Amino acid sequence: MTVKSEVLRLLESHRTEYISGEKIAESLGVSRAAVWKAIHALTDDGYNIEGISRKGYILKEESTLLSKEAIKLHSSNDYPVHIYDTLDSTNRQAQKLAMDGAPHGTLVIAESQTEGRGRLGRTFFSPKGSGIYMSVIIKPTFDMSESVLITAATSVAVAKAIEEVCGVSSDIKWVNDIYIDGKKVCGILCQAITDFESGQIGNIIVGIGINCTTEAFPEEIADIAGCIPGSFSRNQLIAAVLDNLLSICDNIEDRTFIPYYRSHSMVIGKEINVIPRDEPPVPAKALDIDDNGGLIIEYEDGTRTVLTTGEVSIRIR
Ligand code: BT5
Repeated sequence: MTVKSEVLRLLESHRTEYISGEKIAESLGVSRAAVWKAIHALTDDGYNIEGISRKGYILKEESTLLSKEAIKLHSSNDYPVHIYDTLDSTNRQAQKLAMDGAPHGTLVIAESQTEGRGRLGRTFFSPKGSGIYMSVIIKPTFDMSESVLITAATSVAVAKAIEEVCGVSSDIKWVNDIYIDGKKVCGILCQAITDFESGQIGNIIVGIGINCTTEAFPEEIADIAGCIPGSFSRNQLIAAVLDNLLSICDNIEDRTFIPYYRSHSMVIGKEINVIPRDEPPVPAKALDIDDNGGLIIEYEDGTRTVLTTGEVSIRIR
């Protein structure tokens, strides 16, 4: 770790009290001049650090830049974290890193995306500095048939993290969206990378986009998109999402997250339209979520079926 990131880590862990330059220098075993230089470099990076003589330094409340140091401070995992200013898509970058051998749990984050991806070729609006655009590399130790559970598991990981960090309860719209007050605040895109030789899924890229403080959504999504209310640290929310996701994935076969998924579902019991790809919508009723995260539905003629993740979308009527 550089002196700069050590100083940032110390400031992050002293968010509520000033810490003197002398104390920082002492605890890092470096000179006061080195601390001063690091503080200046952090300020140049955009961190809002207040320095008061005889009191010391403090990272101001509104200092919300994404940082590895802050994420690691709040996370109980210590996997590699890559933060970029701009990427085309964090899923695409995570895919590249996975092919180069990046380990399970590797986290890729961008302050903005130029080609944020949704499902079925759709896009995800990812403006700078106001959202979370993250991808996690998962090396599945579970059976391939369990892979469909990953999207449901991620929805639970995100909804729980929002509850823990932001103090807000959210609703899960089957299969990959999180809503608050009727507005979509998060979308999830899981992509499997199959190993060419073994034919097995070697990596799953779990992509998560969360609107935190976005103010101006483009016209075409202005009616459906929203943000998480209140103020909170993006770094802390990222850490909570990562920790929840990795712990659910460790025991995914147990399906212990399914009751939470069911109890936070905003579709169970609702009249919906099932929208197959390139086909007209079909009216149905959403009955329940099964133990694989599939949506049990009943068409108007009384026939029942289970929708599994993938090529189908639904809309609540
Ligand atoms: C999703 O697809 O919602 C999955 C989005 C996943 C985005 C993350 S960001 C990090 C990672 N890297 C990527 O490249 N992607 C992942 P879908 O269910 O297909 O929904 C897409 C639709 O949501 C769009 O067609 C819009 O109607 C709407 N939408 C687009 N941007 C949005 C936003 N920021 N907030 C809410 N809704 C949005």
